[in-house]
Amino acid sequence: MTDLSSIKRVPADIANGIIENIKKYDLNKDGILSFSEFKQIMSDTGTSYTDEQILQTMKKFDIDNNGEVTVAEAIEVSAQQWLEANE
Ligand SMILES: [Ca+2]
Ligand SMILES: [Ca+2]
Repeated sequence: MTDLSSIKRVPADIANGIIENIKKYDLNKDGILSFSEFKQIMSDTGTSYTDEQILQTMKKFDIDNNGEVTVAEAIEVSAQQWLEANE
């Protein structure tokens, strides 16, 4: 079972921002962030990444390690990162 509790500990306005952002990156709205969608997200940061770096990042977001990153997983990991930076 994937633990999706971190987002509940993030203040509501921040949480909404995270959720909005992640949903925006699910370009085809299938609930999964694919490699090409990740590539898009990461190139939007203005830095260029190799495919290997993108795969490494995807692994960090793949909480249950099943090889795909769901929108829920991406929201959870973003929430964890926010909590780590702000607690
Ligand atoms: Ca998608
Ligand atoms: Ca997964």
